[in-house]
Amino acid sequence: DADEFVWYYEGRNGWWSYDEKTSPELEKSFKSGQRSCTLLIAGFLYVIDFENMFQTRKNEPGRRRRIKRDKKDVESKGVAGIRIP
Ligand code: V3L
Repeated sequence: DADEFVWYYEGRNGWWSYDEKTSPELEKSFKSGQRSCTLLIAGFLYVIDFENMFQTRKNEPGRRRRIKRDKKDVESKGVAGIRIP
């Protein structure tokens, strides 16, 4: 599993992992060659743009956060807003 890839979104000075349901969905969409996908995350629709590698809330002016695809064991702040102690 050391070569397994997961997905991260930008927080303040660091990256958060997407939750364990969303990350595999992103990987599947990405591998199938989609340019973007729309997913329900924490009760809101988000557009994930694989060409420009950012996410933003659909239909609402929220923050545009960078995203990255990286190894599972790289440093992160935690998972979907839950901090790693
Ligand atoms: N998964 C979970 N929550 C998210 C996601 C996501 N992919 N995208 C946005 N939110 P916006 P620090 C983040 C949350 O982009 O201290 C973190 O998960 C987002 O939560 O305008 O800045 C932390 O919980 C924010 O609360 O749509 O690193 C929190 O920020 C809200 O949706 C603080 O993290 C609006 O974000």
